[in-house]
Amino acid sequence: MNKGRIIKGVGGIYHIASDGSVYECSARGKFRKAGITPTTGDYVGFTILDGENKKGSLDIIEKRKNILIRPRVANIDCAVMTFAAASPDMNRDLLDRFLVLAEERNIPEVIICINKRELAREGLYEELEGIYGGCYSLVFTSAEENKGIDELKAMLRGKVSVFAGPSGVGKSSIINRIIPESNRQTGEISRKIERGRHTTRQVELIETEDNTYVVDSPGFTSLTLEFIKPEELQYYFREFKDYIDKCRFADCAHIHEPDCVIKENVGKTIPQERYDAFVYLYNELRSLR
Ligand SMILES: Nc1nc2c(ncn2[C@@H]2O[C@H](COP(=O)(O)OP(=O)(O)OP(=O)(O)O)[C@@H](O)[C@H]2O)c(=O)[nH]1
Ligand SMILES: [Mg+2]
Ligand SMILES: [Zn+2]
Repeated sequence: MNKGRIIKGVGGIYHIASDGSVYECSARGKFRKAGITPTTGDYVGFTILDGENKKGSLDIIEKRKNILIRPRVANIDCAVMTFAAASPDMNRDLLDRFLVLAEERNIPEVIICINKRELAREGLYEELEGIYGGCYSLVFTSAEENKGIDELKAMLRGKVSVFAGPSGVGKSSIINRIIPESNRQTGEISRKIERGRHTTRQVELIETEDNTYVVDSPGFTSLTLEFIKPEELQYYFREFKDYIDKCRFADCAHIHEPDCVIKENVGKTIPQERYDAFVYLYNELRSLR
């Protein structure tokens, strides 16, 4: 049995990278019967059936450490939450939602990437560092001017990273800077082409250097978190980590209760904006129940 990793799936054929080669493998019927879908990013065991033409069969899928559904990709090391400094203006609510999702999905590392930095208003970096810098890495890039790209590249080394964020912020443009050969479609044309075919769009691990992959994804404009229970939301705010279970009431919601250690630290170690985002999302989740 050979070991490898699925880098993409096309019409039931899985491309498996192993020892510097890529094998095209079909999946065994047992996966379909068990309701298991081989997924880009999966670590697999496979048998080589035709070494010359690099064909084989996919036999085993190893346990996943995490999985994202949109784009569908497994075993992600890092999510790069990409926004533009302007055009489109930054949507902090969407960022806060995505940060919750990343925690809920068990994605170990999150980078907040602010692209189009040459368009940033005065003071934007400092503001964002103040809100998010305590728990997240931030990087400011310009795909247009090729700035900050090397710094981002260094942060991605040795990992599988998924670029996510609204449409038009420059995700594909950044990936083109990181690896010019990838030649991603960018701009309005790409969005017009993509719009009609979201379902067939394939998710692909793009190798940028040895042992380093990135995944591009189509932009999104909203993110509902209705599958999260209101009382679980607190675990998905990294800023709260040191204080959870230390409030007077074991079931403290951190909203109106007295002697709430979270509230006591707002404006100190917990930025006011992050606490406000928590309250807003908490109330939203409550109203959905
Ligand atoms: N001013 C400026 N424009 C940029 C920059 N990076 C990308 N753009 C432009 O922004 C537009 C959108 O870029 P894309 O890379 O297609 O954006 P995307 O995030 O991949 O968008 P979707 O694929 O729709 O989700 C294009 O016209 C790019 O040329 C930048 O750093 N500065
Ligand atoms: Mg794109
Ligand atoms: Zn509390």
